[in-house]
Amino acid sequence: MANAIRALAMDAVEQAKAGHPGLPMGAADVATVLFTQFLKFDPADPAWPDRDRFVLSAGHGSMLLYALLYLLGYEAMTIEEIKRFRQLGSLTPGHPEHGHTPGVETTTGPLGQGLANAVGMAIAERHLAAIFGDEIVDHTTYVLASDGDLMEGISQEAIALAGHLRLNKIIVLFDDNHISIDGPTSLSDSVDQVERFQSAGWAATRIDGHDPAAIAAAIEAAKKSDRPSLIACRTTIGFGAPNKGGTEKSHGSPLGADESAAARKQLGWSSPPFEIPADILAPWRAAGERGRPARLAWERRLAACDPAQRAEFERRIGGELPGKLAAAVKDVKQKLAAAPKEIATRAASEFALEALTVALPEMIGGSADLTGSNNTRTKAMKAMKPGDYAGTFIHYGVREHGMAAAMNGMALHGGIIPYSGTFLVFSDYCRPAIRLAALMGQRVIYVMTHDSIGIGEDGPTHQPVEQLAALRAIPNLKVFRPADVVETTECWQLALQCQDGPSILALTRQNLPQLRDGFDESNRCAAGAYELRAADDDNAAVSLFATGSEVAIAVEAKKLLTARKISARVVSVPCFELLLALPEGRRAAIVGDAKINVAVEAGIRQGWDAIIGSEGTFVGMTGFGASAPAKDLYRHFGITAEKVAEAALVRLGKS
Ligand SMILES: Cc1ncc(C[n+]2csc(CCOP(=O)(O)OP(=O)(O)O)c2C)c(N)n1
Repeated sequence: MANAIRALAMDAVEQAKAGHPGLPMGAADVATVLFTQFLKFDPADPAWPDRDRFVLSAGHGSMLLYALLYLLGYEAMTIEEIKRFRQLGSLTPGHPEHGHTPGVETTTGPLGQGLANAVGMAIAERHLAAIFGDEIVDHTTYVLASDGDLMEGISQEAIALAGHLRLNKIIVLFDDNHISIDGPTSLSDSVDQVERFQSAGWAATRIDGHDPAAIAAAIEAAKKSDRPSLIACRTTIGFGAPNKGGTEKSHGSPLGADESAAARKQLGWSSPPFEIPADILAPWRAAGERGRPARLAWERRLAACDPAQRAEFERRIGGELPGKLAAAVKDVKQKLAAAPKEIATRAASEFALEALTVALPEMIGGSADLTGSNNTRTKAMKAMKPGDYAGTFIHYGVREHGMAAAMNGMALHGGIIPYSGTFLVFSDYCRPAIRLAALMGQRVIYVMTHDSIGIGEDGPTHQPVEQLAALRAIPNLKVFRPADVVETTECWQLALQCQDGPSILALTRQNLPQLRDGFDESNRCAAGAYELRAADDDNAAVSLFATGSEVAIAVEAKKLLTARKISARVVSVPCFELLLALPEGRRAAIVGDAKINVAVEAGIRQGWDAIIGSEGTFVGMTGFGASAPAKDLYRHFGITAEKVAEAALVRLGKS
């Protein structure tokens, strides 16, 4: 049965003239034991909420997964799709893509990410089991990880977190083949992975990855462990290929006709390419049927649940927002209209979260060791602890990358809306995972505080300058930079409503005046930008655009211009992506047609031309910040109302 995986991998890579045969051939025995004896799944319902998760962290070995999906009888994965490996529009892209191919739990390829996603999935499973009970939620997360996965730094963050939380339902099968692209791993690595995992609180063992009995015994033991488990499976990369097997030559290119023929001979595989003999396909398909009774039994248990509990489970798993959200937002905005607040937007976020996390119990918050700074923990939230997973706040430790990837795993698992924080400048530490959340269209919310030179005395290492522009460059990511407490509430609502992509809330350390007074039920931020202060007449000479903390500066600049008898309007731009997605006419109406456009943002200009035009004037940063109190820095870098007004006056020839 394992040879069927090997043959399909060889054939598909050969036909595509590209791909990675080595891992599928080497890990075929491990995968065969796992999928035929242990993994709980049903190809008839790839999204069954209580299925075990299988994460192919080493995404380059995608043919392993595609071969399994075909052999096990996932309807969409036909032999034609296998033949179209790596071709445009096929279900068999170069690396597995979640949302594209049924049965693919997460998009992998960037090494280390899958393993860290799996930790998030395992957290989600334990949390939901604590809420809804083991009858409804009781599954295991399996990972197949390669040398490369374990060399990546993110793997350390992930295994440390899993070990600390004692996530005993994650089992990592390490394809321990001692080979990576450059050659033997000994070229660059001497880590003892078993000892490494043990030191992080894992159960870890070493086995022969070509011995089915040993593989089964190790998984059996891992399932009983009270800790997360690593099984280092010693394998031969390209197992069966007589000359290229065991070497990097089988890692990432077709074996070639001669070597494939020799491998077939060595493996005793006589079928033509893409043909699986009936007596081998039959037991594979039978293995695919194995999980059906378990799924049906689960459906019966769910049906027998208390109706309210069942409805809540289905709502959360379906990712539907509760009706209470709108009421919670309205309530917060009414309170702010009655008693305006001059607070930092990070504190505004906490104020909103106090209401939102009550209305949406599926929100799981956290911080990478900056809880008090990110304001992500509300008064009622309890921390998640080893063995006690009912809490809704996670102390991720100083592990931004692992945190962001774990959040992807929670979102992918379903039933949870993950949000968590760090400083905006460290969004760079999260970036590879943020990019994948955007690519996968997952609702993950990043609370990124201390969003400019407004952080002050910590200096240029901590002052984001290019991060807003860099984040706005990621497709399908919404970057929100609210200007006050009302906008912060509205941006939270929009981030929660964005079901098909991640959002970032860039928030200030410093206090900001509440610019939105009165009560307005509509979400003005939903258009991405709106006129916050209209011009004094119908004929604005100047449009002032700003985001976040600089909106208050623009409002002051307007007053200075008014004093000079210049008609100016202020447009707050909390989200570029939403504004730029509007139909041309609506966008043009918001941007306006004043003679002069001036934008102010305490970051670099990149990206602003799409709003203010290349002839627009930009007041912001052109280099790194400096260490000083925030007010001094704003003056030093010329980000003040006076400078903004002056810039407009210069353009009008009136300075
Ligand atoms: C973050 C990241 N860096 C680099 C690569 C390119 N790459 C793909 S596979 C691989 C290493 C291959 O070694 P291993 O993980 O042991 O896989 P095997 O050779 O066993 O298939 C590298 C460097 C990648 N996919 N992701």
